[in-house]
Amino acid sequence: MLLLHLADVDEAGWAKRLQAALGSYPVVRRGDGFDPADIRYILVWKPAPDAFEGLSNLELILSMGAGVDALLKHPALPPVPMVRFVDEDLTQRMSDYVVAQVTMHHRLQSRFQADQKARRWVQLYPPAAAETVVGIMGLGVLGQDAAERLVPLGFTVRAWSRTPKAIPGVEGFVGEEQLDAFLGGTDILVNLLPLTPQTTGILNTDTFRKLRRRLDGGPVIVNAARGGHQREADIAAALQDGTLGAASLDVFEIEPLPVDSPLWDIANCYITPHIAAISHPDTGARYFSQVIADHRAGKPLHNVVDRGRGY
Ligand code: NDP
Ligand code: OXD
Repeated sequence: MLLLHLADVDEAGWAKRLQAALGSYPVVRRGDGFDPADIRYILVWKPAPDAFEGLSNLELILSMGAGVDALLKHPALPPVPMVRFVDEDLTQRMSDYVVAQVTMHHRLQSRFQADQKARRWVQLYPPAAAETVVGIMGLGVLGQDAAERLVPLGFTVRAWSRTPKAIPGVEGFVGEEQLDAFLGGTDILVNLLPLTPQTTGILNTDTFRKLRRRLDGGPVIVNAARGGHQREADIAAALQDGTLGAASLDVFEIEPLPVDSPLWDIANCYITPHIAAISHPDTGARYFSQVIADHRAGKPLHNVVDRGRGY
């Protein structure tokens, strides 16, 4: 039996689609009458503290999110394998967001927006795409796709990961020892890292000061990963004193972003409410029903979270 424990999303819609995909295999939701001992699989998003109570025969945890940082901090997480969402549709949506933000900043949108507000006509020409270096932090499923979409657009792309990667047209940097070199040649910094103890707070003043100052207005950050990666007080200060030229933020230290956050009022801070890439229930139902079918057939699991690594 599969139990759904999905907060802040259309759980009923997910249940309907999963039931259709799984045929006669039973799908239940919180509040339905069922024996917790019958649950073999649980699909979770923002699980409550008691989410796993009584699930004595649980075999697999399915994460509706690609990111599992919050799930890994659950105080009563059962010691069974965890499979996270990896999906072409989600990846495409994330790359759409990254390409949109990078292109907007490369074309100096903040500058022309300010000029328009001031009714000022100044013909400043944006650099050629190849002159703009986009640095992607995290070269996993999402970082790799974003890199592969930016390269054909003509951008100079570099990326930073924990272990070496070879992607045609992308200059790779690895580990702590190469972080400064990576930052030092980057105009637009895109964060697609998982949130782990090593990556928490990585978007801070010290990082911003290491970025290359070639783009008109200053370097730019784009954070579509997790709010825990960023120090929002540092971002607000950096946008105001010119250390950063602009920031596109989809995620925040506290979500929803509190109404009194100074970020709301900063013209060159581009805020979206954690919508860069949703887990769509149609593709999600296909993916997770396949995971369950494979697991029941004794086939190997893919996209299993490495608890030691934290992602
Ligand atoms: P992956 O696990 O596929 O990739 C993670 C990448 O980060 C890998 O390249 C990994 O290196 C690298 N990495 C991890 N730790 C470090 C470190 N300490 N130093 C350098 N590199 C490191 O994740 P995804 O690409 O699938 O997703 C990334 C994140 O995006 C998710 O964790 C989630 O938080 C966020 N996300 C946000 C969404 C939104 O709507 N805003 C939607 C979906 C995801 P290596 O390859 O060497 O292991
Ligand atoms: C995810 C997210 O991790 O939506 O999938 O943030």
